[in-house]
Order: sequence, then C-alpha cells, then structure tokens
Amino acid sequence: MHHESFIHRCLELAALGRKRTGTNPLVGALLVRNGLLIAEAWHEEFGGSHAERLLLQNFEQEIRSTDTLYVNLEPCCHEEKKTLPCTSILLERGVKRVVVGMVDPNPKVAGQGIALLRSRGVQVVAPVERVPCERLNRGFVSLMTKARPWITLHNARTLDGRIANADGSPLKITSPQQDAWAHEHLRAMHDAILVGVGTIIADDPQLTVRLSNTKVDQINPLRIVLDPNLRLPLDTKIVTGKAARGTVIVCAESLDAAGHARKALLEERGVVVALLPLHSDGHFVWDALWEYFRMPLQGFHGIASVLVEGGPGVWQAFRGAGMVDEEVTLVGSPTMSH
Ligand code: AOF
Ligand code: ZN
Repeated sequence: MHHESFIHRCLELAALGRKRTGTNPLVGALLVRNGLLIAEAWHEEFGGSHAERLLLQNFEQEIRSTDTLYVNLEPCCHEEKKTLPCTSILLERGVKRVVVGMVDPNPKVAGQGIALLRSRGVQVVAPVERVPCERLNRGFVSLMTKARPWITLHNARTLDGRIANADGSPLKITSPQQDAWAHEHLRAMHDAILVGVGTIIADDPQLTVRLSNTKVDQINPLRIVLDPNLRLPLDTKIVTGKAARGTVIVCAESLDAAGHARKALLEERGVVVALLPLHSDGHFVWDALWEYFRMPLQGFHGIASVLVEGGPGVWQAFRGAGMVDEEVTLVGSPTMSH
C-alpha cells in the first residue's frame, strides 16, 4: 500500500482551495480501487461541500468493500452544521476503508469522527503523514487551537544587519530572484499581508503576488494596514484603483473628526476601514483584531494566515505579543549588482 503518496495527492488537491475556504480547512479526498486512483475531489470554497462528500456525490458507481477512501483531515461527525456530517455519507455509501491524514483539531470533531467510523465496522488508518497535513492546514489549526491565524514574519536585512540606509531612507536589500521567491512562497501562501502604515508611507508597496514566474494563486492576499491614527496617504498604491477593494485599514475606534473625514474618503474608493480598540500602550487589542478578521471581508470568508511584512515596529509588536509562528529573513547584498 502507498498510503503516504495518496495522502500527498490529497494535499495537492486540498491546496487548490487556498484563499477560497476562509476559516474552513483545506481538504482533498480520493478513492482508490485495486491500487488505482478512480475519483478525487476537494473542498472548493467556504460553504461548499466537504471534500469527501463531494467525492461521493460525484461518484455514482457502487462502492466496493475493498475500495479505500483517502482524506487529509478526519471526516466530520458533528450535527449542528450547514450540511449533514461526512461520516453519515461514508456509512450510507458503504465505504469500508478510510485512510486519514490528521485528526480534526475542531473540538466538535477531535477524534470522534474516526471513533464513530470504527464503531460501525469501518477500518480506519490514522494518522498518515500527519506533519505535512498539519503544515498545509496550519492556518485552520491555529484558528482552532489559538483563536488567531497562523502568523509568519517576513523581513530582509543586509549581510551586515542593516534594514534601511543610515538616514532612514529605504534600501533595496533583496535581489529580483529573492523577490520572486518571496512572492511565490510567502505572499501567495498566506490569506493576508499585514504592514504598519509607516511601511506604506516609506515604500508605497503594492502588496500583491506578481513577480513569480511559476503558477501561483490568482487571488491576491487581503492587504491589512495597521494605522491607529489613520495617517494613510490617499494616493498610495494600495488604495488607488482596483487595489482598493482588497485593502483593509485598521485604526483606533477613538478616531478624531479629521480621521472620520479621511475614513469616509477611503470608503468611497472601496477600502474597508475597521475601527478597533487600542490598549494604552498603543497596540491593538489583538483578540478583537483576530475576531474581526474571522468575518467575511472583501471576498474572503475569514483569514487563516497572515504574512507580516513590516516594519520594525510591527515586527516588535508581534514578537512581544508572542504571535510569531514562523520568521523568514531574506539576507541580501545590496552593494552587489543583481
Ligand atoms: C470543510 N471542508 O472538506 C471538511 C471539513 O461549517 P461546515 O459545515 O462546513 O463545517 C466545517 C467543519 O467541518 C470544519 O471546521 C472541520 O471541522 C470539518 N471538516 N470542513 O470546510 C471539508 N472535511
Ligand atoms: Zn465533513
């Protein structure tokens, strides 16, 4: 049996749902008969059918007792959902063998899906390739276990540790190759990119996925700007033109009258301006922020992963709050020609 390679195929399928499943997990499922793949499906979007249900709905033939269903996440068994639990359709259709990548961290499932199937005579092998399964669904796992998205810090420095010129002006640190890598492996892999307003004022970045040569997601991450006093200039790239529709500016709920006027101007362009509580130390109340980003917003059904791109004040705030799951530093040699 090649359980591992079939689970890896589930993960490839599951990844097709990236940026479409919101706060739901990325799930792929397949059916194997006599060692051959005969059907596959994935959870395509938030609110759509779960992967294993979709697979069985589209596969009209009778299931044989020797067929094996593979799925990277434990089938759900909880009743109070939008749809019937997947364990029901597996049992109804007579699936007798199931291979599962990882236990569902959702406390409403948490092993009970597997236990139910076993109690009904289904042979369940689990977990298989748990580590890559948890890695793919790190956003969903984080939402379920920490009530916040997975957070990656992304920064760049020179070999000698500089992040800006001596006068504070921006310094182009990374090479075009490093930029393309970051677009493909960091920006395209996260639901949202977050920066402080200082980074927008200094660099006027676009915060989109565009430099990669290889096939990447067509959906750009949501752009989030932390801007307590709403200082954001109206002529920056992230709020002009089409980009505005994918941008959320987070500012303090205690905004003054001038701030409210700017907020109205931004909203006219399609930007969402979120008013959220601030602590006395000037940082946002993180729980309130993460709660806000669980909601449907600008085409996303909640945010499961965030790439924090800068600048130093924002990095420090995230480190200080213990909210860094992964940190990627690109080391560049800006004195060399690229
Ligand atoms: C998915 N897609 O393929 C699987 C999921 O809100 P609902 O009714 O869609 O249920 C979501 C829960 O179902 C989710 O938290 C997870 O525990 C379980 N499995 N969810 O969105 C899927 N298999
Ligand atoms: Zn399900």
